[in-house]
This record gives sequence, structure tokens and C-alpha cells, in this order.
Amino acid sequence: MSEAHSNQMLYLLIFVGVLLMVIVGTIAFSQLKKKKPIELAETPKQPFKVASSEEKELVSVQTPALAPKLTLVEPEVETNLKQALKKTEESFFGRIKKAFSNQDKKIVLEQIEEVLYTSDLGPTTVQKLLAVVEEELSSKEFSDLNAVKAALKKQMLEILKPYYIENYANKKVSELLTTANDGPTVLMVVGVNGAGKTTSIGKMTAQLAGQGKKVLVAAGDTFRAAAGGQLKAWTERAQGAIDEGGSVEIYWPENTKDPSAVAFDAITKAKGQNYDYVILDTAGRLHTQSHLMDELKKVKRVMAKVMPEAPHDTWIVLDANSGQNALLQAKEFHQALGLSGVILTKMDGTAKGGVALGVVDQLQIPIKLVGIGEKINDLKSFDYQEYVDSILG
Ligand SMILES: Nc1nc2c(ncn2[C@@H]2O[C@H](COP(=O)(O)OP(=O)(O)OP(=O)(O)O)[C@@H](O)[C@H]2O)c(=O)[nH]1
Ligand SMILES: [Mg+2]
Repeated sequence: MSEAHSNQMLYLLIFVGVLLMVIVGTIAFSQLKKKKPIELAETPKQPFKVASSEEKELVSVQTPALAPKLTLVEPEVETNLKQALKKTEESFFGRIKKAFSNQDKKIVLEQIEEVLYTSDLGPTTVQKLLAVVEEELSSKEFSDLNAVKAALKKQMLEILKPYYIENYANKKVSELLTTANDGPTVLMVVGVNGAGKTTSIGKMTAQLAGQGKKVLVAAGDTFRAAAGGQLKAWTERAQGAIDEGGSVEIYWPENTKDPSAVAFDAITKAKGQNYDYVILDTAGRLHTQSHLMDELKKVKRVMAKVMPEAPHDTWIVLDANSGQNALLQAKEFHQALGLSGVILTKMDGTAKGGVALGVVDQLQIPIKLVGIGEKINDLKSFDYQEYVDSILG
């Protein structure tokens, strides 16, 4: 073989070698790429284990997610009731407006009836509203949206007004409470689990502290291990709002499992140390759990042993999202404890804001405050005029 030939063979071999390496490399790379998601999907190499109750307890104490989301940067723009009720307005007035696209008055009435019955108002309140719509529609030759809207507004205001000596537009929490003649004003806060009791207490405390008041919050939720910590986090926040003369403290005794004892000791302390307010947080409970409702009755009785008029107010916290169920809850709590006010939370983003009207109408007690967000300032006095204007476009 000539030298030229052997060189050609050598180049050919090198070329084939390089080609093979490229092919093998490409295949290997594409396999690797494919393999990644498979590995991810197969990741849990250790089987999941159900946590024991002690572990759960530990997690609930340590998980920051359970503490209120207070570290969020507060947006500069303040939410108001009208913005919060946008979804309710769309689902309530938006659908009423749509009913008027029909020429036939009978169909318009039928559709309005459906809107009212599906707006979490409760049947008694619906009847009252329906009566004025019927009257309005029958008295005119053509169905007139604006006339029906005006009639609905008038009727809603008539339902709400009797429960308010004056409208609560821009009222402070201190103006909404029954102030004690002597000693601290005591407020007991009750409601089902997760309604927003602790959060609302934090928001109220901040407002009172901002007015220079001395506030003692009592950790009466002795049931859930993380509850005291959550309340403490809120009081720390509220401390940031303290104005001259004010103070915020938490009464959170260790190892006390009896909420009555917490309430008793907290009021005693507040009386002795000249606090202006005591706000008692309580564990969430279902209105159907009679033994837990009895526990609340006992707490109330025990409070009166320190101060005969205490608690000066007992407010229920209701989550607007629970719609008509909120009405049921409120009725049961009212029967057991004699409520003097309602805090309706989570009005922001719910389409079930109609429940406010049903609550006042059927419970016959005023909504004092509405929760319109998770931030410290997102608690407003219930301005019924603004409420009616908001849900009716
Ligand atoms: N969007 C919104 N969220 C709220 C409002 N009020 C409370 N929340 C949220 O609702 C959740 C429950 O609030 P909590 O204050 O812990 O409720 P709670 O009634 O004390 O609950 P328990 O102690 O478990 O009975 C939290 O994530 C709050 O941030 C509100 O007005 N709007
Ligand atoms: Mg709570």
C-alpha cells in the first residue's frame, strides 16, 4: 500500500471515529434531557407519613404560614367598601340590569326574583324587596330599570336604618362600643373557626391604640396551640400604632386551658391597672357544638363576676363568603349569648356581600364593622348608605 493510500485510510478512520462520537454524544444528551422530568415525577423516594398529633401541633406553632400575613408590604392605595363590593355589585345589580333586556315585564320580574333569591339575603328579606319591585313594575306601562333601582335602594335603607341611631360612616371602634361607666370596657369576640376573629381584634386594637387608649387583649383561645402566638403577632403590630398615652398588652397565661379563667384574670388585671379596653379572643367553634356553646355562656357568666356589666359588648365575627350559613351561625350564637354587634369580614372579593342586609334584617342587630382585606387598616365601620349605593351600582 502506497503512503498516500495509507494516509487516506487514516483520515477516513479518524472521520468515522469523530462521526461516531458525535452520534453517541447526541443520543446520550437527548436521553439525559428526557430523564429529568421522569426523575422529578418519581422524586418522593421516602413514602409520605401522616404526622402524629404532637408533630402537627409543633408544625402549627412553627409554620409562619399560620401566623397572620403581616409582613406583606402594605399597598399605598386604601381599599374602600365600594371597591371591596365590586363582585357583589356585578352579581347583584349586574344581573338585575340584564333582566331589563327583556321586553316582557313578567319575565323581568321572574328574573329579578331569581337574582334576589340567589343573593344570600335570606327568604324574609327577599320578600320585602320583591314586594317593592312588583309594585314598581305593575304601576308603570314599561319596565324602568332606574325606577326599580330607586325602589330597591329605598327599601334596603328602610330595612337597615332602624338598627342604627346614626349611620356609621367613618366611625371609630371606640364610638361603636358600649363604653363602661367605670373601669375597662370589655368586648368579647366569638364566631366559627377561621371567620377572622383574631385578625379583627388585631385591627381594632391598632385603632384603639392609635387613639391613645390602653388595651389588653386576652388570649381566650386556649384550644389551638398556635392561637396565642397569632394574637401576640397582631398585638405587636398594633404596638406600632400606639399614640401618646396608649399601650397594648396581651394577657396570655401559660398552661391555662380554661377560657373562663383567662377572661376572669384579664378583666381583674385591667381593672387594677386602669386599662381602657379588654378584648377577649375566643376559640372558633361551630354553632352546632352545644358543649362549646355552653363553654362560651360560662365565660360570659364568669366575666360578670369581676364586673357585673361585663362584657359590655359581645360581637360575632362572620365570614361574608359563608353566605346564608352566616345567618344560621349568627342566629345560634345570638340565642346563646345575646349578641350586640357583628363584624362581617372578607367582604373584599366576595360575591356574597348581600348577606349583610339579611344579617341585619333577620338578626335585628347592627353590623358594626366590615373586614375588607388582611392588612391592619382593612377594617371599616359599616356605612350602610355606602353599602346600598355600592351593591346597587
Ligand atoms: N381577605 C380577607 N381576609 C381576612 C379578613 N379577615 C380575616 N381574614 C383572613 O382570614 C383568615 C382567618 O383569620 P383569623 O383571624 O385567624 O380567624 P379566626 O376567626 O381567629 O380563626 P380561629 O381562631 O381558627 O377560629 C386569615 O388568613 C386572615 O388573614 C378580611 O376582612 N379579608
Ligand atoms: Mg383566632
